[in-house]
Amino acid sequence: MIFSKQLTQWRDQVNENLDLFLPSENSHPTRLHQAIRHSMEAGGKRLRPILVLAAHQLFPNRIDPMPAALAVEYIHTYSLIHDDLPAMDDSDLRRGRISCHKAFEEATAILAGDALQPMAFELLVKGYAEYPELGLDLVRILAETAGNRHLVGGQMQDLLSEGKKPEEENLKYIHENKTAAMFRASLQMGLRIGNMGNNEDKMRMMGKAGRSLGLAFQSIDDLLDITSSSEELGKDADHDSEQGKVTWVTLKGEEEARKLAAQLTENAREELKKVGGDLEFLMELTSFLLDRKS
Ligand code: GRG
Repeated sequence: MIFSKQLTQWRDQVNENLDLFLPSENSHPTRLHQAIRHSMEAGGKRLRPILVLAAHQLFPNRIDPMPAALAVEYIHTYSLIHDDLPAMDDSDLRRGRISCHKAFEEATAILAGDALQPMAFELLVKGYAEYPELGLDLVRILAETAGNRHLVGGQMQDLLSEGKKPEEENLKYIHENKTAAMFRASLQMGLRIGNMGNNEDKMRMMGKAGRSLGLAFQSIDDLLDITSSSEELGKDADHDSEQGKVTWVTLKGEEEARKLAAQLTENAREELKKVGGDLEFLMELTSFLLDRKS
């Protein structure tokens, strides 16, 4: 299937399944469920769930990767809801919509993010109940990634670094953990579900590819933050510089940030080749992400 058709098809399938699995807005407690759906249904590229589906397709089998894809999107969406809070990035716009705490209020947004985290693990436990060893591995990968050492740890370091002297090592730590860790987990979870999931060398190499791709994605994100409008991005543009945040662009300049993204994308492609399997979609995705405009 051609790349753009497959991308749209997977995005649609993810959206349909999110709608199916998320509690309805009319179910109790309605305000919480409305807030969750407000942020989830606002759109979003669904990139991380697509990485799960694409990685599963490298060595496909009959096990459904969708519960894992949704679980990853639950964690990602929680992180965006909390990231937008006044105590964090204080953003008014997310995924083209008014952010969760502005549409509801802070307490509800905190609770919506809180609820999405155990809901993600519930999806994994129930979705892979027939394959307990696999289910446990998926829970481990996602829990480690979402926890103190990666997603939350990266966010902590990001907050501590605001307004401080830019340092490359520190910036790398933040991006590796805040952004790249979720790319790595998505690709590894998809691979783990598929036919080669017990191959440690492939899992390790997939981790490297996810790291490279995630860092490239962040470098492009930093560039888009200064070159695109809020309408184009669907989130507050120029937000990082306004907050005195260090980014690849503030540290190295636009040209270097672009070069870095291209080099990291090339690294990801080489690492993916070492994983093997039916790589057509993932290879095209790496170029698509490098050239993205939003
Ligand atoms: C623990 C209180 C508490 C908060 C956690 C971990 C965290 C808050 C925030 C990190 C979230 C974040 C903004 C990470 C940066 C990665 C990034 C560029 C996210 C945007 O990803 P896209 O562009 O978003 O794929 P869409 O909306 O398309 O899904």
